Amino acid sequence: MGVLEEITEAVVRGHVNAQSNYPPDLVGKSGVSEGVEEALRQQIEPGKIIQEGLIPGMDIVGQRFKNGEYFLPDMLISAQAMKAGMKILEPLLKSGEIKRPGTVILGTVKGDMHDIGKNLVGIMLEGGGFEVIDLGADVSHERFIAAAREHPDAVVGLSALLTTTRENMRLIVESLQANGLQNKVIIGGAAVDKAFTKEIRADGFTRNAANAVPMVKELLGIDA
Ligand code: B1M
Repeated sequence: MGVLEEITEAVVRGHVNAQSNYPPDLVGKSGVSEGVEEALRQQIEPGKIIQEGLIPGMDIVGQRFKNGEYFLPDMLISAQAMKAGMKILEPLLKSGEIKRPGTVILGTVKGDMHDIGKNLVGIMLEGGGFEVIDLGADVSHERFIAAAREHPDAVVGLSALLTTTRENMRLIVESLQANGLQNKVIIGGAAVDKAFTKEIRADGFTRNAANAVPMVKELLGIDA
């Protein structure tokens, strides 16, 4: 197995590094961090490590989650492993060595403090190579509009878990239009569904975090 396949496998198994005690059968063995360090030693480009090592791992995880073979904790553990790899590569990305496929402005709408699902979506999107501008929870429509103005090509991702706060999604979609901003909007969270998405004229809805990545890719016209 080459080092990139080893990285993929470590992401799928959620094995961060040799010191981590999960999964038990891999304790003491190389994880994502050591794999990424080794790949860099072998002069493999950071972009290639992400595209051919880390991301395929999260693709498999997303697929297994969809098929019901993996559950939320499995996905979170793999996402943490993925993040450990990204942390090593991040300084190289920031120096412009690789181009990210796109940007997503993410937040839970005003009045809503629920951020676990939103954070999971952010981790998955970062795992998919996207730049994520996480505005946090309880975010006003004005803050979303300001971020959208600053990043006109970004997809705006809105989360809401309360039936009372989901109305703020409508306000954000309307405000984007009123301000002449063309950003695509995806929504998610327990308070919303496809019918509501259509009603407020958002561009996409996903029931779970794993589907956010293919949805954003589709909206940006990136081959899945
Ligand atoms: Co509250 N809460 N909560 N809560 N809470 C719910 C949502 C509720 C359904 C519980 C219930 O009554 N059965 C209910 C809402 C009822 C309704 O409006 N229909 C409720 C309520 C009423 C409240 C309070 C009003 C309670 C009170 O104070 N009286 C209060 C409101 C506070 C506020 O926001 N202003 C409140 C507070 C809280 C806590 C602070 C205690 C805590 C939140 C902690 C935190 O997030 N930091 C909390 C929690 C934990 C929950 C439940 C139990 C779990 C939510 C969660 O994290 N799920 C929830 C009941 C439930 O959903 N079973 C409940 C796990 C998470 C991974 O799932 O967020 O759905 P979820 O995200 C999924 C998908 O929805 C999707 O991907 C994720 C992963 O697959 N997704 C997206 C989410 N966002 C997405 C965005 C996307 C795409 C996909 O694109 C951008």
